[in-house]
Amino acid sequence: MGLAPAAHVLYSQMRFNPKNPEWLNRDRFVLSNGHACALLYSLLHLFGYDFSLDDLRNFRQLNSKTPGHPEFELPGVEVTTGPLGQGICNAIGMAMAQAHIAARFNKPNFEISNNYTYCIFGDGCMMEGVASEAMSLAGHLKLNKLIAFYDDNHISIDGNTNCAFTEDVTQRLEAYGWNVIWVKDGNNDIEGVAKAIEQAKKVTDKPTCIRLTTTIGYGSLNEGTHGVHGSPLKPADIKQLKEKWGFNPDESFVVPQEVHDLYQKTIDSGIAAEQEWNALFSKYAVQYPEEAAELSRRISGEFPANWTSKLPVYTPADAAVASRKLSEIVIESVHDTLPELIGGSADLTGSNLTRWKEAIDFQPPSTGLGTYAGRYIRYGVREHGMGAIMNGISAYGAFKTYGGTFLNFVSYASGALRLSALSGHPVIWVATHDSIGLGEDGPTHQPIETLAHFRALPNCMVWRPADGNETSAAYKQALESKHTPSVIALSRQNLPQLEGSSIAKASRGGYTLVEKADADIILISTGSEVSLAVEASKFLEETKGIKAGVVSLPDFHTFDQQSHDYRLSVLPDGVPILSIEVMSTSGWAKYSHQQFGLDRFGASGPAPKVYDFFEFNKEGVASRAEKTVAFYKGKHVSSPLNKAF
Ligand SMILES: Cc1ncc(C[n+]2csc(CCOP(=O)(O)OP(=O)(O)O)c2C)c(N)n1
Ligand SMILES: *[C@@H]1O[C@H](CO)[C@@H](O)[C@H](O)[C@H]1NC(C)=O
Ligand SMILES: *[C@@H]1O[C@H](CO)[C@@H](O)[C@H](O)[C@H]1NC(C)=O
Ligand SMILES: CC(=O)N[C@H]1CO[C@H](CO)[C@@H](O)[C@@H]1O
Ligand SMILES: CC(=O)N[C@H]1CO[C@H](CO)[C@@H](O)[C@@H]1O
Ligand SMILES: [Mg+2]
Repeated sequence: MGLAPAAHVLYSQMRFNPKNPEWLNRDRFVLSNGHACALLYSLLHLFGYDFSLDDLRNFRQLNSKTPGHPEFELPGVEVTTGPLGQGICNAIGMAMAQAHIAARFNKPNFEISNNYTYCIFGDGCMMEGVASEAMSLAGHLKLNKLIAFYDDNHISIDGNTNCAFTEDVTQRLEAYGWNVIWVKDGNNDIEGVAKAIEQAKKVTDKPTCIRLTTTIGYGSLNEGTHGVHGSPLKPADIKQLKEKWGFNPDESFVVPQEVHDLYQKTIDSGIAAEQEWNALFSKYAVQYPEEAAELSRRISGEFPANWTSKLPVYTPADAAVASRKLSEIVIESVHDTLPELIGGSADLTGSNLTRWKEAIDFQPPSTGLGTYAGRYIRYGVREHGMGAIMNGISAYGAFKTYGGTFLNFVSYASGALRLSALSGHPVIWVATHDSIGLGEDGPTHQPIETLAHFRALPNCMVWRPADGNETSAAYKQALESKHTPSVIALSRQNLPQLEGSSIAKASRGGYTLVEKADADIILISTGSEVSLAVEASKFLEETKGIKAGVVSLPDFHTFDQQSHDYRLSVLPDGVPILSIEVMSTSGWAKYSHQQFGLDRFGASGPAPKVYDFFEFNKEGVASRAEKTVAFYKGKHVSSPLNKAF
């Protein structure tokens, strides 16, 4: 209720078409304090989106269109919000996406993209570190079409913010390079809010934050206390509140006609704005057919036909190459064909190899470091901010986005990655230095639990390719994905090209790499340990007469989606299966009877020595394989895939 006046002013001047919520050049709005979603749902109802009064009545009920926090799939909801701090970062990603589209496609007399990204956030968002990461970057990037409102109400769940949050937010944001306008009576000063928005639009080199000092639950008997943060008002309170604002206290869920009439003006002008834009775009298409075709294709989300011919393939005779380098070769090879690809790194460009040679940096032109048409983003050391910004870029539409860092530090961004999976943003993490194989940097940098963690996320692909063909497969699946994010775990050390890998086979998530008739055991593995499994298989046959087949399982999620028959052909009944991965064994029981992994932290030293220390060498694998074969000898062995349901 404290935000209702500002929200009224904001939405009244926004441009959007509620009948076509996907229109590219709409103004976008993100409610970063997602717990205040009753406000958003009310706005969406009043401004003509597909939200009925019944939808509002069903607030927070099972399968309603008005869930406990705003969800991406709902009409007029730009991103899922609720975990505090994320929404403002998403809005920053959208403003970056808009700046890029404008720089790439606008032409003299053709302002194809010129619209605004708005956001409301609260004390909670401001306290979260992820917001600091992204807001600092937004200031550096001078995103002048971003206008955010700070709900400065001095209340969070623990009560008055004076118990934990006493910084000067204005000074902090100014130090980040933001323009800050303070509306001291956000409860009533409608004109002040309108003027602040006008002023914000005149600033050409900074994002703006409109600081609104408000009273939480304004008008309620409990206004200004945390008592109104989450609990419904008592009937007597609602009665006095309605009387105070001139409504009939005996009526509920009633919108006076004059309110509809007022907001209809905004709806009508939004519809007209879209029609004008469509006309503009038709003329643009005549004068700039290539650009128009590219933009239309990108909005549709379809890739150019035959783009996969750009994916590199290798032969077993090709040299051993680190998969982070193989990843760079893919990016270098596809970036021209896929202009929607926009990527970056959290300050590990040189190690991560995420930048193609001719890439232009995404930077404000005034820095002399790049342009907004640039497609390489310098995120700085801000993994979590990068993840949340990527979600915003993805939600904007017309982009495919990736970000690079060490696999271990993707965990810093797990709050954002979880939302990628939950809301279906198909962003890509280029996660290098994927194991103890990174060597000297030691246990602080060596991922152990990371893959198990991300594999446990619903709707998340976690690729760990074993060679060049598998790296191309991982990129193929990740880039073509429409609703599933990917983590691509890549090695620092060189990996040989495996006889028998292919893009098609690896694209199934798992496949038989070394087929053995009447196998005594199957070794199942990922990434850098697949070549080790192949080596161990040869060693076992030569020294022990044990026949070991080898399965490569580059992505659990994709493999799980294959038919039962296919999966059973890879992991059949009757053969014990041993998994080999230099990581936590958690999760591997789904595909194997016995696990060889690393359920402790790693060690600092040269990579080959660290591998030997943990016995990840052909002898270490072979001795465990032998024990597994002996243990299962004469026992009935059922495939781990066979379950009651
Ligand atoms: C990351 C995260 N941590 C904790 C919460 C739980 N939570 C929901 S609202 C809230 C307080 C937010 O305070 P503020 O943003 O000032 O909102 P107000 O009470 O003013 O509406 C908290 C801690 C959350 N939603 N997200
Ligand atoms: C696809 O691209 C490859 C390599 O660029 C080319 O050789 C082939 O003819 C193309 N195929 C089609 C159907 O366009
Ligand atoms: C990679 O895939 C291609 C095409 O499927 C295949 O010809 C080649 O032999 C594969 N390379 C290896 C190393 O298996
Ligand atoms: C092209 C277009 O429709 N631009 C609109 C962007 O939004 C502003 C208001 O926020 C409108 O005035 C423009 O017409
Ligand atoms: C192969 C490569 O580019 N290696 C570089 C990785 O990044 C470090 C700095 O972080 C450089 O020293 C390496 O040369
Ligand atoms: Mg607050």
